[in-house]
Amino acid sequence: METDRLPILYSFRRCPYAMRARLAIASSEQVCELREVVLRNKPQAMLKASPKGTVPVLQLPDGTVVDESLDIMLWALERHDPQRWLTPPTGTPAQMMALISHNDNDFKGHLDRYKYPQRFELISGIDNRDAGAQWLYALDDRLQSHPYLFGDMPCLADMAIAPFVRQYAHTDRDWFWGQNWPALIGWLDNFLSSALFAAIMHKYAPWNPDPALPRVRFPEGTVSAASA
Ligand SMILES: N[C@@H](CCC(=O)N[C@@H](CS)C(=O)NCC(=O)O)C(=O)O
Repeated sequence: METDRLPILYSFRRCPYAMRARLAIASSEQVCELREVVLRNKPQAMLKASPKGTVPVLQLPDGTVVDESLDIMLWALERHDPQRWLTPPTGTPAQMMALISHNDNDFKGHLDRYKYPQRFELISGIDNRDAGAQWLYALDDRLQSHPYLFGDMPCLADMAIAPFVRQYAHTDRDWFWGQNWPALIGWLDNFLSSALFAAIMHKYAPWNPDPALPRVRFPEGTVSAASA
């Protein structure tokens, strides 16, 4: 059947890392078989491909496994980059990577502690909310001179970072949308209302390895019977 030769993407709808991978796959017009994962019950096939057990995981038809979200973005965009996410209007790829690295290594730590203080034995996540906000104010400053992080067009950095800002914003929506960062709010609202975001947020039932069951093609989301 048609999906037999497609790359397989193990994904989880609400995971920001999986979102960024799906954004790049959709933008680059790659097609995958999407396997929605339940994190507390990860499929054996995924763990066999990538024993570290995080989503997203991309398994290529030749057996190659790409199991870091940023690497999946780069894999997709290096094949095809019609929206020029790898070549932003201003700044260099190295500057994009530095901003993404700050998101992944610093902001993400504050985000986790703000959202789940009990997991870190904290009484409250407010200090981390405020530490994360310092960086968001810096992003707001950048966004005051152009609508995206590196100019007039979205690029890899916007798409790699926005899912995490979304998660931070949704931790306390009233608080987030009440802050004085209008350019950041405009940027996030624009992302959340985009057709691309809608296209990557379809809901899929958890993957069931039974070969008789339909498989999901991403991004179209069309379901094809395994026997078709
Ligand atoms: N560095 C990895 C991080 C991925 C990650 O941590 N994903 C989370 C979900 S958002 C996960 O799979 N956690 C494992 C679990 O919850 O069991 C990447 O960029 O792909």
